[in-house]
Amino acid sequence: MKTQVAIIGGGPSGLLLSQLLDKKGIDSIVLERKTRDYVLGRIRAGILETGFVNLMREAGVSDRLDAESFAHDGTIISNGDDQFHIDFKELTGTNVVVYGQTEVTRDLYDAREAMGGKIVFNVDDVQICDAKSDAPYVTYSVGGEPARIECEFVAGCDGFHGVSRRTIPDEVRKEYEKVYPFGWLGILSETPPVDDELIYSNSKNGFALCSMRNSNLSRYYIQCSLSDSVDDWTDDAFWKELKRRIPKDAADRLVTGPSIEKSIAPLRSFVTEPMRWGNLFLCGDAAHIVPPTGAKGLNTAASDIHYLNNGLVQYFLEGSSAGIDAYSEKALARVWKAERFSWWMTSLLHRFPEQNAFDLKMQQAEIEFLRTNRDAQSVMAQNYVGLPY
Ligand code: RFL
Ligand code: PHB
Repeated sequence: MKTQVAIIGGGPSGLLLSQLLDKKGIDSIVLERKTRDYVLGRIRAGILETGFVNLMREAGVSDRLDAESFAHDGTIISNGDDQFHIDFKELTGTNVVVYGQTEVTRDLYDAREAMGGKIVFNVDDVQICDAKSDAPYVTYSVGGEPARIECEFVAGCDGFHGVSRRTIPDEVRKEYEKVYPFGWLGILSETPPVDDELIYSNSKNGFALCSMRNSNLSRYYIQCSLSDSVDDWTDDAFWKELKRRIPKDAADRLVTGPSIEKSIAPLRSFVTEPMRWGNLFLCGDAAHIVPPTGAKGLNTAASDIHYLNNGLVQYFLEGSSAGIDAYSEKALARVWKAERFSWWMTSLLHRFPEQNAFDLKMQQAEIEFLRTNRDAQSVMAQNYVGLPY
């Protein structure tokens, strides 16, 4: 097979890129290791920046998003018995929307299907070859049969555990990493959300987050130990612990019910540089990971796709390589700011095992500054709604 852009990974990054390129008449093939149902079964991000929403509009896949997403003009920060509000709309003039990654991915799959997009599922043994040459190719197998795609560019959109990043030789690739000493235990339940807005909560028992997908679907998280497994947490134990960590008025009105999904995610900050090697470009989780506090993972993947799509469109339609040449530098400049914000929010709101009395006082002073200082709130709000592309 032959195409202009071979895309490794059929998650949101790969699908969005394929869809945007198709809109400009640029051909691509997406290779996905799993099935469509498997990809759609992963419950992940819930908050989209305006930049992401605009990209979905540009890709022609925003009908359901525009109709069904919920605008969030602010968020609640809770600290022990106190809580305060950060007003995104007032501080930045814009907001974020609640629309789950599952729905984003479903809309993208439907759009690719409707446009006759090529997606090969269940691929194994993907290898990216001759990425430094003008004629890269990708080999893989499907159902035991070997296959090969010749292309001009490869987009590595295959997530943190994919092959794309590892294709870049060790001596070229520089990795930066911080692993946090806790995870997030998350549940999804068919219950009304406890509040109209998200509640990010720092409590003496650890972090908690109250989030949602719609008026009868709630998503809650609690900070947990890395040694915990999902089986250690019955639904009752989860609800009990959540109630201990959120403001009393919220705990009193919390509607509980059986979980329909329960999972643990470890927390990590990670960046690889550069994001381009020859004609291979890394996008999204393949290049960087943030801890989920701040909801930046999917949104940062989207800004990568924006830069790469623009660069490829410039190359194929205008014959200029300026955009693809600037890709790594431009994407990384925004990535590092999202890394900083996610690290800051994680540090602000979690309890760390090694935290001593002084560290706790510093954390409390920082939260108090945020509670009382409009400039500090403005900085937080600008980062939360998303820095400009
Ligand atoms: P994805 O979504 O991981 O998709 C990559 C796709 O590539 C496929 N793949 C391969 N395909 C072919 N060949 C190979 N060798 C392959 N190896 C892998 C995979 O099957 C998959 O379909 O990366 P992408 O598209 O860059 O999207 C990024 C987002 O998914 C990610 O940033 C966010 O979901 C991060 N994230 C969260 N972000 C938030 O903003 N809020 C959250 O609440 C939130 N929760 C999460 C998360 C990420 C998690 N991970 C990665 C384990 C919870 C979890 C558990
Ligand atoms: C979610 O709804 O899954 C969610 C929302 C905000 C975050 C992380 C996850 O910061």
